[in-house]
Amino acid sequence: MEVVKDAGKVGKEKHPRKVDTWLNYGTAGFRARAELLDHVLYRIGLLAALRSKSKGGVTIGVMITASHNPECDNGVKLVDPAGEMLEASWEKHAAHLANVNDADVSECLKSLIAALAIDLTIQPNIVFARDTRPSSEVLAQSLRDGLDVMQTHYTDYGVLTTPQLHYMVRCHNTKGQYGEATEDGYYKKLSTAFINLRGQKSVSGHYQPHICIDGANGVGALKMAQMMTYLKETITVDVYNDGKQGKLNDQCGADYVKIQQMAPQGLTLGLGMRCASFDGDADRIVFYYLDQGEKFCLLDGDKIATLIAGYLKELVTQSGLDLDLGLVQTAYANGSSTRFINNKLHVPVACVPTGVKHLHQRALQFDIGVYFEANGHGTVLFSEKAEKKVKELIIGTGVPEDQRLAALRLSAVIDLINQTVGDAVSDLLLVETVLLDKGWSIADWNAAYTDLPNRQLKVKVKDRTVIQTTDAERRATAPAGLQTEIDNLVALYNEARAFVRPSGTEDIVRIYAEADTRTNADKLAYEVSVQVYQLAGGIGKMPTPPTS
Ligand code: 16G
Ligand code: MG
Repeated sequence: MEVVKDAGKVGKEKHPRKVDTWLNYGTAGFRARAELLDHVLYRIGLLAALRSKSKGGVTIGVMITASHNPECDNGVKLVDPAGEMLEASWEKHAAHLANVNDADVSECLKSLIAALAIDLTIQPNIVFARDTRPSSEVLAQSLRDGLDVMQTHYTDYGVLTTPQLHYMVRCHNTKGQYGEATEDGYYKKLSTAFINLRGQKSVSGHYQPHICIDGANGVGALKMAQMMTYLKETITVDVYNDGKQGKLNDQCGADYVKIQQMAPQGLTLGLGMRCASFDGDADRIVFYYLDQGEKFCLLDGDKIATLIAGYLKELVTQSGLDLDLGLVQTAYANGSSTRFINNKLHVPVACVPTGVKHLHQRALQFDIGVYFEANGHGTVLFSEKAEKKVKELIIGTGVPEDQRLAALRLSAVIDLINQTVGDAVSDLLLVETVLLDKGWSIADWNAAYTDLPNRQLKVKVKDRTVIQTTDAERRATAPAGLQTEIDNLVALYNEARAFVRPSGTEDIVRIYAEADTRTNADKLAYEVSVQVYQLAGGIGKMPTPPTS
C-alpha cells in the first residue's frame, strides 16, 4: 500500500487539481481544454496501472488526444487488452478518481483496490501515445509521473494515430500474433495485405489509383506519408493540410467536412479529384468529389459501410462459407443507406446508440460485423470462427479454385482492416481495394443510392441530461411532450426523420433531421431545435434557421 500513499502525495505536490469543473469520462474518454487536464493525466496513469493489475498484468493502452476537437482542447482515453474501448464499468472509476480532491486520491485508490480485489504485487504494463497537439507532450509527462509512482513498466510510442495505439495494445497481448508491436510492424502488416490484394487485379474501368488526402493538420497526415513509403507503386497520394501551416482541425478534417458538407480549407477541390479527409487523430475518414455539375458530393461512413459490406458479401458468397455478415449503424445513418442495405444488399442491419463502443459490441455478435458511424468511424470485425473457416478453406484439399481465391482475398482483408477500432489509413486502403476490384470511380460508388438531404444543429440548454432517449436514441422519452412535437413536425414532410440527443462530448443537445429536399431538411432541423430550446430549457440565443 506504500505506492498508494505515494500516489496521493506526488499528486498533491506535482499535479494538484486546480479546477472544480466535474470532468466526465464520456463516449471517448476525458475531453476538455488542455489546461484543465494535468491532474487527470497523472491520475489516469495511476488508474491505468490498476486496470493492468486487475487484468493480471496484461498491457493496457493510454491515448492522449481530443480527436476532432479544436487544438486548444485535449483528452485521454484508456484502451483495453484486445485493443477495444475501456470496459463501461470502469468509466465511473475513471471519472471518480479524476474528480476527487487531492487529499482523497489515496483513499479513492484504496477503495478501488479493495472493491475489485486487485493484487498489488502484479507488475502493470502500459503502452501510450499522443497526437500532435502542442499540449500533448506536457500531458504525456503528467501521465508518466502517474505511471512511475505505480512502478509501471511502460512503452512510450511518442506520436501515433489513435488506431495505431489500439493496434499496439492488441499486438502486445497476442504475443505478436496480431502483428508486430512497432510502427514498422503496423505499416508492414497493412501494406503487405494491400499489395497482395492489388496484385491479383489490374487497374481498369473508371478507377484511378490516385487520391488527395486532407490530413486535418494532424497526425494522420504524418502517418499517411509514412505509409506511402511502404505502398510501392500501387497508389499515389497527395497530402494536404499536413500540419506545416494550418492549425489542427481548423476548417478542415473529417468532422468539418461532414458537418459543413463542404470541402476543407487548404484543398481546392476540382473536377476529377477524388478526396478524403481524416480527423485529428485519424480514426475517421470521409470521401468527397465534385460531380459534373460541380456539386459537392460527400461519401460518409454510411457509404463506406455499404461499399465494404457489399464487397464482403460477394466474397463470402463466392467462398461458399457459411458465415453471417451484419452491419451496425446509429440513428445518424442516412435513411437511404438503411433502405439500400435492407432492400438491395440484403444484409441484416442493427441500430445502436452513438459511440464506438456500442457499435463494436454489437458487431461482435456477427461472424463478420461491419460497423460505421455516419461520421466516418468504423471497421470490420471478424470472429474467431470466421478467421478459422477462412484459413481452413485456403489450405483445404479439393477446394474449387474460385472458392479458394475468395478465401485468400478475405484473409488479406482480415490483415488489412484494423479490427481494434476505426482507422482512417486502413479504411482508406480497403476502399481503394474495393474500387479497384469493381473498376469504379467515386461517382460510380456514389451512385449506389442517393442520400436524403440532412442537417445537424445544436442547442445549448441548462442541463442536457433532461433529454432522455430510447430506441437507440431515435426517440426522446423526456422532457415530456418533446417527442410528440417532433412526431408532429416530421409528419409535415416527406421521407422525413428527426431525433435529438444530448452530446457525449460537448455541453449541448444535438439535433438531426433528414427530408426529401435540402430546404425541408433544414426547416425540420430548425423547427425541432426550437422545440428543444423551449421544452428542454434552452439558454442563450434562440436557434436561427440554417443559412445554407
Ligand atoms: C466520440 C465517439 C464517436 C461519437 C462521437 C459523438 C469514440 C471513439 N468516439 O467522438 O463515436 O460519434 O463521440 O459525439 O467513441 P457527440 O456525443 O458529441 O455527438
Ligand atoms: Mg477521432
